[in-house]
Amino acid sequence: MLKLYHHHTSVCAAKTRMALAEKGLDFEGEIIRLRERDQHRPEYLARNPFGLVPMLDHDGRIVVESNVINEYIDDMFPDPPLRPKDPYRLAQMRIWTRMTDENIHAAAGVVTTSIAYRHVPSHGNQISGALDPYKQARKIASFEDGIDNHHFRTAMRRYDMLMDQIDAALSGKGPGAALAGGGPNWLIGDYSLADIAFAPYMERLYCCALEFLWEDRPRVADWYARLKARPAYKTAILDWFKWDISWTDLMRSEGEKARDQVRAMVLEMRDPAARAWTPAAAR
Ligand SMILES: N[C@@H](CCC(=O)N[C@@H](CS)C(=O)NCC(=O)O)C(=O)O
Repeated sequence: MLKLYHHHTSVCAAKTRMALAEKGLDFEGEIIRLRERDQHRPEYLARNPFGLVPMLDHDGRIVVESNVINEYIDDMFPDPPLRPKDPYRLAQMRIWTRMTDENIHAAAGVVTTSIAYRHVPSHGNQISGALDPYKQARKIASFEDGIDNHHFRTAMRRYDMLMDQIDAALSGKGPGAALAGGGPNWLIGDYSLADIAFAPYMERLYCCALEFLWEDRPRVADWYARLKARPAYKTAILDWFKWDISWTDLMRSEGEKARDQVRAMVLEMRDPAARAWTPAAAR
């Protein structure tokens, strides 16, 4: 039996639902009410010490971390495969999925909270209990100061860089040799967990009215359209928004209000001079 502890708007949970949907796997779902802090209850923490969703229970074995869960699902239910057999391509796939863990997920939290979720008091309740102190510090600054907090600039710069990295991967040349040889349709050539890992983050940017990020990058726009056209995208992401559309409505309406300012910020930071830094002692 597969049981997924998840939340309808969680990007990481969506990533795992998408892998399950690609495999055509049914699962029992339990919604963890993040704003009510179900994830911080002792009985949940006893199984997932990070206090996060998603969490998979497969016949009593607990697996956490969305990218790890997705690889586990692919191991246990190999058809259709979502990872390349070739070790080199697999390494490339993991460089992409690792990127989501390293900073793309953090950037999503900053962007969403700064633009939209800061307007919801119960989101403050969630942040107040966050177990990871780095995450909590970023979220507090985003909640308190919105798009004026310095993490927001960093997050938007990272997303703008990501668009270039994806564009280069789809061109086949890669942002560097380590990620070359992919494209033209998918990040590492064939569709894989790498593309799935980014699907919910692309959707999140779209929800926050930030699609200007790919308006001058047709390869990225086409890749996103291909992702969105997959039936699993609808099953795993879009259909779950219907649970409570107030969240997507909030992201879109607040995103539209912030869009011009955010676009100007992104364009400004494309200039290396705007990002230059000199240590105070050397100024
Ligand atoms: N690296 C983790 C991140 C999981 C994560 O941050 N989940 C969020 C939702 S997208 C969550 O559970 N947040 C609740 C909280 O921070 O209290 C993964 O990929 O599964």
